[in-house]
Amino acid sequence: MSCRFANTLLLLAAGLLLTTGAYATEAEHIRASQAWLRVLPGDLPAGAYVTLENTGDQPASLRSARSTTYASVMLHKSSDEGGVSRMAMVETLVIPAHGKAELAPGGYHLMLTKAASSVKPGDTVKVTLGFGDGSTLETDFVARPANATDAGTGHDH
Ligand SMILES: [Cu+2]
Repeated sequence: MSCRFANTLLLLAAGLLLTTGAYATEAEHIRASQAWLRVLPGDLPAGAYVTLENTGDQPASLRSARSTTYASVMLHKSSDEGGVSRMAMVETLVIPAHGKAELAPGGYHLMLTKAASSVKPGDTVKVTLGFGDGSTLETDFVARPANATDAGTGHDH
């Protein structure tokens, strides 16, 4: 009887391990790098950029972002149509399985507005990225000056 009980426990434990493996969250598979934001004077919105790499076997999707430093964070996409720069709201940015998605100037970006305190170049801003399954990833974005065009680490080109 007790032997059977132990077997049941073992099976249960094995089942739990399998379940955990199959249902790891999207955020657990995402690696964020080159995270930075561009600080503009006054109350102008700051654009934030990051490279998201998905190490998982399933696609992941960036759905939301929030920050304690900025009251509002939106996912946007810039495009250039006949020399006119436009910006549109984006609901979802898919990060393909074993692929990556780049938020970069001129394309996808996070738009941060309503700063709670003034952000200066060199500061670190924490942004929590939210994914399709509800999982989240907290990422440090380094603030860079208005004329910056990348994260400033200089070795990734
Ligand atoms: Cu924008």
